[in-house]
Amino acid sequence: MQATHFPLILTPLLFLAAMMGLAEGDKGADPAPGILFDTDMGNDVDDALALGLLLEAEKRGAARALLVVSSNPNPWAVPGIRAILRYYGREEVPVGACMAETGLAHGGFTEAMAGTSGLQPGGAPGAVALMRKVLHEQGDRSVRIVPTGFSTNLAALLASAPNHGGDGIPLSGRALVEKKVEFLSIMAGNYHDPNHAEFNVAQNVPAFKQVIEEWPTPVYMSGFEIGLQVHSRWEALKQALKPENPIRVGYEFYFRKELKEEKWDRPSWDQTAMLQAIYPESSHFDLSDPVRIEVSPEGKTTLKSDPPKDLPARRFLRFSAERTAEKVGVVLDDYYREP
Ligand SMILES: [Ca+2]
Repeated sequence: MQATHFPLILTPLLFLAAMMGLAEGDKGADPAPGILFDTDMGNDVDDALALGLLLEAEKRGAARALLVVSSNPNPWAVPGIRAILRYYGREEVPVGACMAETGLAHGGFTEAMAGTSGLQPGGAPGAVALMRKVLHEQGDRSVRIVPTGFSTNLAALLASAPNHGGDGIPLSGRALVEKKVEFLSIMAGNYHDPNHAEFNVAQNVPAFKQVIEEWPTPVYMSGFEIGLQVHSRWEALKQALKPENPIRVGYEFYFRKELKEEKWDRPSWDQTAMLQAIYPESSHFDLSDPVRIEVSPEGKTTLKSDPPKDLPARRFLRFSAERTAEKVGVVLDDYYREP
């Protein structure tokens, strides 16, 4: 009797358990990680490709573009960013402007990109105010910040006081970062050559120094030497992107009018930091042990083997025999697509 009734009793229980399991699975299915992209769009075209990478990863369900802010004070940076977002169908992503007159402020190719949709400068809220608002709205330790320009906005965010500009957010910038940010994946510095004052650091040394010495979450650092080894190739981009795609418009403008180089391939500095942020577990890169970074007044970055005891780890990306620049190049090529 028991033998015949046992399954009858068990079947609804198993069914219930299965349903609960499904519901649990649904609840447990984490949303794609939210990315806050902080770019100096306009100074080099790799920022545009990094934004394309983010938007393609978003389409694949691997990331969510929460916010894009500019660390380039040029007024064409924001409309250039907006042109890419619009072309990729993500016009609703908020964009914040750099409110400090710090760092190189080229705007040639961003103006060309903005021209693809007739966008004009002006009207954007400040980067720090928007970063605070967006961080406040997100879950704890859920936001990944990807800076591929100057540390201007990050330093100002850290230094922002509770109720900054009357925003009603009771936390200081530092407390907000500690609460809401999972990690920083930053393209800045050179962790191979201590005599090189890398561009992103050198354009605002005090801000980078403050960020690397105070930022209260783990930090991945993609140094100059990493992106240098991974080239975006014009032959492949030309195949992948339509002539009217603002990323391609910007790319062509940058090489034809600004760089005036014969060969239209370019190191992928900013894309490496973005790739690490979206897929930190995918082992595209080898990671160093935790280090301390010493920043010289000119912006040279020297590695020290005594990591700060009171801060989460700072690790730099490396290539190895298994994790090569060639493999990363193949991965990136696959992300340059039409929306
Ligand atoms: Ca950049």
